[in-house]
Amino acid sequence: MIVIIGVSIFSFSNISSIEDDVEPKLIIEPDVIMPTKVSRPGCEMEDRCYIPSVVAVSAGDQVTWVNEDSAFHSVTSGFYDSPTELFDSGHLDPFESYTLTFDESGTFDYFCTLHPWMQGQVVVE
Ligand SMILES: [Cu+2]
Repeated sequence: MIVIIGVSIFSFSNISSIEDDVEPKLIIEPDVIMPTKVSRPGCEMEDRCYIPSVVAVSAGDQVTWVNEDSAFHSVTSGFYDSPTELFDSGHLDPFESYTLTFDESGTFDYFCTLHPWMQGQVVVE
């Protein structure tokens, strides 16, 4: 009886440690990243504030952004001087992700509320 209890506890802790190792890689599959150092101007010269700066998807598809920088960033619809209020991630912490489903076709510009030079676009076909 004691042996059986011991075995079942051991195998349970084994399974949960495997899930902990695998889980983060399965959840975050970014379509667009915010790379390091984009909190200072310059990335817009090479169109690399969001990578890729233009992403094309089909209607109904999801787009996931991941902030890979050490600073806060956002994914906010429109332009810095004219937000469209269609979507807004709020401030994303380092390595936080944001996922949106685009149901309607069109071209959706977005920017970062903290860094006006950061500009990207989602094209839904
Ligand atoms: Cu930013």
